[in-house]
Amino acid sequence: MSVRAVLALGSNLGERSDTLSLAVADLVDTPQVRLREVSPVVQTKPVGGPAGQPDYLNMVVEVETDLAPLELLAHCQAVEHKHHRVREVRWGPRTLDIDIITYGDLVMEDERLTLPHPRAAGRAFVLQPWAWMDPSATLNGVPVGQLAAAAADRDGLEPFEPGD
Ligand code: PH2
Ligand code: MG
Ligand code: MG
Repeated sequence: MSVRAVLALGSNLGERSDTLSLAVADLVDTPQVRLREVSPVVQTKPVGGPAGQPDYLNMVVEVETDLAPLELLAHCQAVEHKHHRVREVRWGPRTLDIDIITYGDLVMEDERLTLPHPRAAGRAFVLQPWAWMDPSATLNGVPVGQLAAAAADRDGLEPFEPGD
């Protein structure tokens, strides 16, 4: 049985744009994870974490997967690891962060993984690229474009053009 999952990617250290492209390629470099949709890349102001950290590039993708939720999490963490992600300060700067936002309609609470992602509904850096990728998407029954418009970090977001 395959399921559609939405993954959010973020990078605010190193060659951010290249890292995101390579990470998407790595995520789908297995027959068990297939790329369905890719959002535009946005540049965003850091939300939370230590002051003075660099701006992020963020994007979301939709994949179709045969992996179970915790298998998909382990797969995402392996890709983070490959891109030299080290676990440091919570919400601190990182070369690559990959979060599972939704896994079909699954609702789960586990110490390793909460679905849908517990903070996604308030984060324009996830919601806005998602709404551009899939204007019909909803989260907890609400259109993601509507959630994006109401998110506090809405004004810190701009489209990213490669070469910027
Ligand atoms: N990720 C966080 C915390 N803050 N801010 C932006 N703009 N983009 C992110 O991806 C991000 C963040 C925790 O993962
Ligand atoms: Mg995150
Ligand atoms: Mg994460």
